[in-house]
Amino acid sequence: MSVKAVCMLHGETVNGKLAFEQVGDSVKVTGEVTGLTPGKHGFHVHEFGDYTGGCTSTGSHFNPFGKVHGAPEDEVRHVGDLGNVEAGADGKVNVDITDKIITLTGPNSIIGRAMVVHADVDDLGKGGHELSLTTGNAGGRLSCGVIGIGK
Ligand SMILES: [Cu+2]
Ligand SMILES: [Zn+2]
Repeated sequence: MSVKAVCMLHGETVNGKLAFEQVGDSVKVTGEVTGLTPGKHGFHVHEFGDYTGGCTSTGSHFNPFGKVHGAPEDEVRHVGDLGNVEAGADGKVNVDITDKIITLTGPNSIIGRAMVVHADVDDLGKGGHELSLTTGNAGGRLSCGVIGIGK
């Protein structure tokens, strides 16, 4: 039986719905985000499923192994580093990501944590900005939601 999770993204203008499914040693993330400016936007799992103060309360990138920020395909990355999603001219993203680092089971599961969509592009740790190795300098948090157990 596969493990599933869901996340509703809420923001002032940016909203979305995501589905997660553990398939073998990978997690498939699918869904839609709307209301973005065209182009790339940082897309991460943040450490806390806490919306008490809005998206700010979700903390930093989920990083149980104490690594630096990177690209999804990098050996050295935060567990939560899913890179960017890219919105079309209509401001929509059809999310279709398969990742081998995030998991829906075990102590480092992302269930109960939060997804965050950012205002700017995630430089994947390579931008040379002082924030590149912590946040990818991806700017403000436009939308977020808690990842819950799915059915
Ligand atoms: Cu983020
Ligand atoms: Zn990161």
